[in-house]
Parts: sequence; structure tokens; C-alpha cells
Amino acid sequence: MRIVDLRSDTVTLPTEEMIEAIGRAKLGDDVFGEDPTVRKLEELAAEKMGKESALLVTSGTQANLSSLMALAKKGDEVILEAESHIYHYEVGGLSAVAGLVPRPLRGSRGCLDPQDVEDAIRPKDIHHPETTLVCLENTHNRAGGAVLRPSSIKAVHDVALSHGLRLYLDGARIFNAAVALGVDVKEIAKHADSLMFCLSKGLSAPIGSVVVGGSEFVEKARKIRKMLGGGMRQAGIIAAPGIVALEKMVERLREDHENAKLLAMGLERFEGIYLERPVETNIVIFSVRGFDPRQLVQKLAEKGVKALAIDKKRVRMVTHRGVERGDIEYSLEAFKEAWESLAK
Ligand code: TLP
Repeated sequence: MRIVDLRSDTVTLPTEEMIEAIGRAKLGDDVFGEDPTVRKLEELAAEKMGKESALLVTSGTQANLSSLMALAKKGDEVILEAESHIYHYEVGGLSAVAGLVPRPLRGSRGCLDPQDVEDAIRPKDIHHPETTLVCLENTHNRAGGAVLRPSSIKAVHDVALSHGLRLYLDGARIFNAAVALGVDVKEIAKHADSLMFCLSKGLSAPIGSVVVGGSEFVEKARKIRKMLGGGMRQAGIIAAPGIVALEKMVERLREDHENAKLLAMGLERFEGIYLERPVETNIVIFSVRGFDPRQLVQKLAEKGVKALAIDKKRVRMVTHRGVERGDIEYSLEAFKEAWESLAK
């Protein structure tokens, strides 16, 4: 049976070139700062983002947790979007491990309203936790891969700065945002004090994310990464495919966006599907009424099309390097059959 895996872009396998790069990588002990391949990746990442310094970490979740712990102290309040990955999908690490108080605000297509941020910042008062940080996410996963414009990030950053707060960006898919906007990724990164991005999503590397920002922040995050058990030794085998990802895989994301649009165009023809529009990058989210989306996901899986039910109403499908135009056409046919069998 043909398998089309639309659950996530995290399922992408490394390219041949990445596998070869792993075999050739020069290695050393990175906890001693002696892995030349890790250093090369970190320098490249910092340069691409227009920041001073960078740090390779094991995952996006570790990137966010280490960053938050470097940016805020226990008991501080962090403003974030109510559907953000940090709040929704990271096992509550920001409270359980970092000891932070989340202040979730509802955004519009994933972006916070600067006025809402301003209103949520705590005035100095003996009763209050101190608000120290604002987090944004670009692209925004649960908002259907929505792209935050640099001007919108800047507006939130301006509010944060005027209150002495910092802005951190979960840029797991920041390159998807840059490609969709047709801008250099620095144009987005410049409005965040620090950020992270993932190598192992659409960029297809097998493992890893990178934390980027000022040198002082990155050194703090490095020590926290060690505390969290993320100090890796010959991590050049992870960095080597990461370098290929950064140098060769960014422009290709455009194909994923085109395929996602094709998928969305096919899906919106079905009555009873409510698509989150516009589809700007590689994530398609739609809601279904009248039945549990898990039923639909199950029917699709029987035809080899894998998708995810992300809550009681919504289904998510993600395009990536392992999905071609023909797979989208196949998925839409499978969808038609699944949909009709449920409508009976
Ligand atoms: N997202 C995964 C799942 O965790 C939901 C996915 O399939 O989309 N920030 C954002 C915006 C993310 O989408 C993810 C992963 C992460 C952080 C965490 O990255 P990992 O999975 O490497 O810990």
C-alpha cells in the first residue's frame, strides 16, 4: 500500500548528502568545546540569523526550555500565545522544570496584539510575579503554519522593550516563514532578542535544533543545556547534516508550501470541511463537524494516508520532502473515499 505520511515534517529522513557528511565529519568532545563540526554549525547558524552566537541542542523542546531558563528566573511570568507550542506541547516544562508562570493570551493567526501584551505586563506590586519575557512562534504551528510578519513581531518587541522585557521567538519553522515572505531570515530574527530554529523538521536533518542570540545568553543556555543532560560529546555527527540542512535545504521548502496549497484547494471542495485560511506554508489544519476527527484519521490511515487529529474538532496535515505532488493527488482520492464512507 502506498503510504503518505502527513503527520509532521519531523518524519523527514536525512538526504544522501547528509549521510555522507556524517561519515566525513571531524569530531571532538563538544562539552570541552572541541568538536570542530559543531563549532562550524554554530557559527553558520549565528551568521545566518545575524546574531552573536549559537548553540546546538537535542530538540526544539530542549531549545525552548534552555532558552526560557536562561531568560527568566523562577517565579517570573512569561507572556505567550495560548496555542503556542511552548504552552501546549512541551509537557508543561516551563512550569515543571523552569518554575515560570505562564500568561497565555489569545492571538490572531498566532500573533499577539501589542496592546494585549502591554495590558498583560504586571505593574510593580508586592503581590505580583515579575513579567520578564514575551514569547512568539513563527511559523505558528497550531494556527495552521501562519506566518508572523516582521512588522508584527517588531510591534510586540517595541512594547516588550519599553517595559524592559525581552522577546524570545520559537522559530522552529522560521525558514518556512522566510521562504513564504521571500525575505532573508535575518529580517525576521532581528526583531527577537533570541530565538531557536529546528534542523529536523522541513530542513530534513535527523536530529537537532539551534538556539541563537547574544553571547552572554548563549553561554547561559549552554550551561543550562548541560544541567538538563543535553551536553553531547562527539556531536559533530549531528551537526554535519545540520550544516547541509542550512546550506542546501532552505529554498526547497517552497515545494512543501506549494503542495500544502494544492492539498488545501482539494480539501476545501468537500462540504463540511472548515479550512483554516490562508494556507501560507506547509501546515494545513481543518475542522470537521458532526463526528470525531479521529474517525476520519483512522479511515485515512486504512488507505495509507497518515494525518493527526490535534483536538476534538481539528485535523492537521503537514507537507515535507517525503511528500510529492502525486502523493497529494493520492491523498485527496483517499480523502474522498474516507469522507464518503463517514457521510453514509
Ligand atoms: N512540533 C511537533 C509536535 O511536537 C507537535 C510537530 O509535529 O509539529 N516548536 C514548534 C513550533 C514545534 O512545532 C515543535 C515540534 C517544537 C517547538 C519542538 O520540537 P521537538 O519536537 O524537536 O522537541
